[in-house]
Amino acid sequence: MKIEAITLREIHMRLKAPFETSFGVTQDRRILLVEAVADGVSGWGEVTAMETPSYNSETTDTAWHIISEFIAPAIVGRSIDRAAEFETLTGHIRGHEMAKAGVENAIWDAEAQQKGVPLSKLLGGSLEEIVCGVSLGIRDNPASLVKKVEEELGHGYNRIKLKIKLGKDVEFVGAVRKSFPQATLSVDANSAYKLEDAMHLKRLDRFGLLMIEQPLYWDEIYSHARLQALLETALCLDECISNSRHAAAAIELGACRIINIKLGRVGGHTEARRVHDLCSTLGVPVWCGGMLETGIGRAHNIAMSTLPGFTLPGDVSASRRYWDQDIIEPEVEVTPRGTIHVPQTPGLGYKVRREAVDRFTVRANHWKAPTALHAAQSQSAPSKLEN
Ligand code: OSB
Ligand code: MG
Repeated sequence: MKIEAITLREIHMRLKAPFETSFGVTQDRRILLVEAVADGVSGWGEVTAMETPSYNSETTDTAWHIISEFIAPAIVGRSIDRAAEFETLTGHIRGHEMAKAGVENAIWDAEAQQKGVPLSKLLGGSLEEIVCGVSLGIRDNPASLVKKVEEELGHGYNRIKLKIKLGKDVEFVGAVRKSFPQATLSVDANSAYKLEDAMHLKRLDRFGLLMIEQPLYWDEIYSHARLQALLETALCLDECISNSRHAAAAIELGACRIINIKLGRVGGHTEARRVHDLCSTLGVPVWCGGMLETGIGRAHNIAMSTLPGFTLPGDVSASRRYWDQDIIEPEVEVTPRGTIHVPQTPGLGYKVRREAVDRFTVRANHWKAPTALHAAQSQSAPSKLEN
């Protein structure tokens, strides 16, 4: 596949409701979309960085910089046999997994379309229906959280994850557990606690949670091993797993019993599949995390979730929970039993609504490989146009 052109766009989209985590409130999203043209076929990817460096160290603007100055120039005009070889072109760029994932995943979509297969099948996935959960932001009071949980259980979602932080944890989770004794519940702290809070976190053991996600330091595994040894509830790591080597270390140390795989956090489908394969071999269940994505990122998450090790419900839910109008057609819909039917058409299996993307775009960059004739004349580097 020759990577002929890359278009990088920043779009602005407003979430239907603010989403509060231990690191802050998000509503106005600044999202980067990548369109990669390979052998005449256009594939799409989404950069899942947040606007601020509060989930991890990347932001919308660092990803713009890294893609514009380093990734696009390294790949435009180059040829690879398969999207899985993308990392041979970008391996010299350290970190910036979310920036890389946005570009790599666009090439995976293009490859699947060229081969006429759904992306899920190209990745080696087999499930045709995936099981969904929801992630609920921090609320003002336990009563309003209980009401929200009731609504989402009513929609059929199979696992409810509650965001927590100090002061908005035991009482909130207790209220939800009391109202829904049978529900599958988990919590996500996004690194809000310290190892010294272990005895406080132990108070969550009584609620029979499926897991406690990333309670401690965003960039550190070992403390989680110390904490896991003190708790009955399984820990799940999110922020501190950027690749399969981190996953191997975490599992060997006993720092978690479950891993959340996010395409952006690990740098794209190729590394995500490695984390999945390692966890499958070691018997560690995985599930697909979310980053408040548009339909493009959501479609990639759905394809990845069809791999056989994704045995726990993911944070992949309906477009309408987030957006008045998504940028794909059809939108992602969830069945009354809380599942998503995996599209069986080539590529992502959803059509990108270009008119909506254009309407939401605030800036764009374009790189195009020189044509053979032009290259012979000028030996120029890939051209770049900015508007
Ligand atoms: O930690 O899983 C997380 C959203 C933004 C940043 C981090 C996280 C989340 C979510 C939302 O939990 C998941 C979703 O519904 O997209
Ligand atoms: Mg998380």
